[in-house]
Amino acid sequence: MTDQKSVSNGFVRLVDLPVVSDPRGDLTFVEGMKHVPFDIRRVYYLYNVPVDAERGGHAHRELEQVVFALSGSFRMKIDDGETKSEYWLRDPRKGLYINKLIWREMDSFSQGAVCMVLASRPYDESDYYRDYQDFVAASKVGPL
Ligand code: T46
Repeated sequence: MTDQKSVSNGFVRLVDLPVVSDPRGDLTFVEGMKHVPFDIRRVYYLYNVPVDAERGGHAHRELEQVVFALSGSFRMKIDDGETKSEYWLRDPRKGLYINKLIWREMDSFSQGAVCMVLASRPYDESDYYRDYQDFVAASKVGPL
């Protein structure tokens, strides 16, 4: 794991996955509770994303995720309610772990980019903060 960055109500950090390379190509694998710090309960992926699209724009009450660029690249803007940072994802061996109570926005998708996300929980709309001010308030006191 590299580039760890502590933030007030959680954290984000880059996660390095193993790679097995031979003349046939590269193979990367990921196991829950070993390479990512949770049991993987859901996998989803974004593709056919227009290069000028913006995704995200929310935070989660409880969900933890690791985000990968399986192909191409995109930018993730991270905000803990006090401090903002950004990460460019472009290496399928390197994911961005995002704890709960972190606002994220995604943009600058390259043509044909594929984003895969490993998630700690099933989809639940009630887990989302989609209003930024609600998120900031929650980030100061914990989930509302
Ligand atoms: C995140 C970024 C990286 C589902 O029905 N099931 C799912 O598992 C997901 C993720 C979404 N949906 C539905 C909910 C919405 O009606 O798909 C629609 C689009 O979801 P959303 O606007 O949340 O998609 P993104 O790309 O803005 O955000 C997603 C994740 O929601 C989010 O947790 O971190 O990808």
